[in-house]
Amino acid sequence: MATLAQTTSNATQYMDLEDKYGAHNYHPLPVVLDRGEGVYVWDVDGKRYYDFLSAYSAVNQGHCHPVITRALVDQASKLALTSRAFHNSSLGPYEKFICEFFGYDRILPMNTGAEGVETAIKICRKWAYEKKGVAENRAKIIVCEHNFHGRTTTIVSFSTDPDSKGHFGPYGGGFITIPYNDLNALAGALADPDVAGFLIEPMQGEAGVVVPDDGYLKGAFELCRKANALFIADEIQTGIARTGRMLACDHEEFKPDMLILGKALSGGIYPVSAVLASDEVMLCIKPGQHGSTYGGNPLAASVAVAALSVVRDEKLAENAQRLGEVFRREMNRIIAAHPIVKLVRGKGLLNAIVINDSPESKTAWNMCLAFAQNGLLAKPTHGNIIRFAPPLVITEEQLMECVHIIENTIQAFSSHS
Ligand code: IF1
Repeated sequence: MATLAQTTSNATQYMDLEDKYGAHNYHPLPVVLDRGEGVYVWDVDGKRYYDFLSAYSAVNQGHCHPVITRALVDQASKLALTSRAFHNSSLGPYEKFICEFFGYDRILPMNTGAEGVETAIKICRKWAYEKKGVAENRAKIIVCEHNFHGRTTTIVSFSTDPDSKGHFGPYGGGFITIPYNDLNALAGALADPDVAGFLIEPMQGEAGVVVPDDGYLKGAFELCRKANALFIADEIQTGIARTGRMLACDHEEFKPDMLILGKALSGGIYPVSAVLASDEVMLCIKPGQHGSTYGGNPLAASVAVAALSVVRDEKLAENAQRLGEVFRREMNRIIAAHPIVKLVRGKGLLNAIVINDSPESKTAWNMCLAFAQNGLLAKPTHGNIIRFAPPLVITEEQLMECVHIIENTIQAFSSHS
């Protein structure tokens, strides 16, 4: 298989260093990126690509957005980290801003997505013991099959993916797994009075961009309310305009009891995550019961305000909604002519195509190598699914250029396979 590595000169040395000195916990495409701006990234040989992964939706605002970069540089030159042992002049304004932005009483700031999920789990359990009256150590949280919420020991304990979970035991308990997109299963699980909450991705990312039926999320939210359990939305990947609304839950017009954000909360400039909730829920946590050295630091606070402002000011949700429809229409047109692609699915600019081949085949991987050769970066998931998630600042003209790259590449695959 001819890889990009063999055709480029500078890339190999960098890949060799990672191969020799890095843990082998990733299997990246053989592309070595060096620079990014908006929807584009450049490799070490100066070749330009459209980024159709956006760092798994962290870079919704586009690479190195000038407003966010400026906020980072200004704040970094002034004050970066104080710890929460003292107040800082960026945190309070950020907390007010984000609570008003999403309509919540309070925020608990963390850094990575997985930490946000861990935080939500802890708050949910505490709420169950102190408000709902669940007996000590009995609280359970319902999760879905094929979930992806991060890679900490607690989170992998309730993963159903053998790679994420295998040989990382002993596993933590207190989770009930049900099928995704199944309200009857949820109603059954909620009958257990020890259930504290339901943790869910509004669209499953890692599972291959799985969109639940219309009405499922709202229905699940209502079932949770009846059972006095917290609906916890992991919008780390789907949030911040990616699916065509500010939050994916906004499509069904309800507000989760707890909202977890990460990734694009910083526009890819810095790790920033957050849990948002009501007074009743959030005030279960008292001083000393949770925190993080970097959580809520001035740099993160300033970057997050800038990142959210860009999304609002540049109307990125509207752009994602509109161009998502264009993209799926174009993909369906291509699929009609090329049965090598089975289907396209998604919402807003979080979409995936399913290749008409087994997950064990190399077709999707090879197609991504060919996309890269043709100037577009995307990554396969589950063997035969390719996710397409460009930065939300993409224009229709750029999107159509990408459609043509995708079409020409698929065309070449169809004719020689
Ligand atoms: C990797 C997937 C995407 C997430 C949701 C929490 C986290 C993630 C819904 C944890 C992270 C990432 C991590 C990334 C691959 C990626 C991913 F394919 F694995 F599932 F985006 F689709 N909740 N998702 O999607 O956030 O701690 O990483 O900040 O390399 O593992 P994190």
